[in-house]
Amino acid sequence: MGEQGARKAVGERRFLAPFRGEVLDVPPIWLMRQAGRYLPEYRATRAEAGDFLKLCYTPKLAAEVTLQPIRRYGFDAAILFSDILVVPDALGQSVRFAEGEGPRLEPIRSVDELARLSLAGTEAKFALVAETVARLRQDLPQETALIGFCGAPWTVATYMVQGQGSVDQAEARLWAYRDPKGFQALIDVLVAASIDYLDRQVQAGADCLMIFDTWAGSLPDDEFDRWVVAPTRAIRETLRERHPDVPVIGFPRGAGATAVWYVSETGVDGIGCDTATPPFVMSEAFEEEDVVVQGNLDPLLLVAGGARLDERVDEILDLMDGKRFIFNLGHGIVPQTPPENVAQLVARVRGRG
Ligand code: 1CP
Repeated sequence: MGEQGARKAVGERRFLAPFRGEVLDVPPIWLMRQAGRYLPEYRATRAEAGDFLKLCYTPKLAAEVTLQPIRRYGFDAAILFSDILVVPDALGQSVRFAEGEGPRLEPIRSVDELARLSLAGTEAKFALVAETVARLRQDLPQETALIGFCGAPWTVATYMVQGQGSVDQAEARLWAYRDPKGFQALIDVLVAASIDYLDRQVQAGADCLMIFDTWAGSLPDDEFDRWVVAPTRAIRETLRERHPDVPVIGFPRGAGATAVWYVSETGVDGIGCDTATPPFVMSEAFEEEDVVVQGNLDPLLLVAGGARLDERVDEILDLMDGKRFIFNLGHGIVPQTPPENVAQLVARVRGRG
């Protein structure tokens, strides 16, 4: 395909239309964690790979699991299959995914321990992820957008410092309070690595980027500004210089009404709203901002299914009617989700045409 043909095809990706200022009758739809354990074909590929990180670093297999939900449901966007913890792993902190237990990392809790990380060492692993992106751009239908992503520095740091997932992110918060200068050094490494990681994904063919800040809601005002807003702004600004046309969606989960401040201060082009975001915030609070709103169906409603699922989908569509909106969940699909409920959801959203 000639360059003009390729550009035309990009223009037809309806997922990108809201970022160009268009309001669609039927919003684009994709779902966080749309590739994953609720799909039998994912479980088969996952078993073939054996290790979770091996799945992330094997372009053929990572591309395959990215494509699986597109084949089933024809979502408007695919999201690169990888994980936010690929960045600490590539930096040299050992990361492993224990079966049924979630991630385990050798914790980093002081400036001295930052010596274990190396920005220069990320090259080989980031190149494998970029190869997955390039493969996907070849294999995806032309009309399907491809979303690249990383974890936000704050959220990635919570895992690096704690050594695993936690309910309160206590170790990272304590380090940030006791030694903000030292903690800043960790955040600075993550900002640099994230910029490089996202830049490579765009160069390999990603149409849009998303920054997952799953634990943004665990920080109060000034800390939120310093550890959530400032690093995200730094990433956003550098990427805008390098790739002015590639939109970035922020997902400051748990930020509540502060998400409006987050949008204006970081300059993100899209805002992912979590399940608890009140309807008036979704439909009105961002009106002064030049931003596309994405969200926010409860993932457990997708497990429950039935008439309540349809009702809630209609409520969200009515609420966001006439706005630049992307339909999504308020957090990732959970493993016990019946795949047929996802089909029901997609049909309900598209039935509005
Ligand atoms: O065994 C398995 O198959 C592991 C399950 C799994 C999957 C499917 C993990 C481990 N990561 C992923 C993929 C993943 N993770 C994607 C792929 C694309 C898609 O959405 O389809 C993405 C975007 C992520 C992002 C991610 N990983 C986040 C941010 C978003 C969110 O869900 O809040 C976080 C916090 C992680 C860390 C992580 N990776 C995996 C698990 C179980 C966790 C959470 C650990 C914890 O907090 O306890």
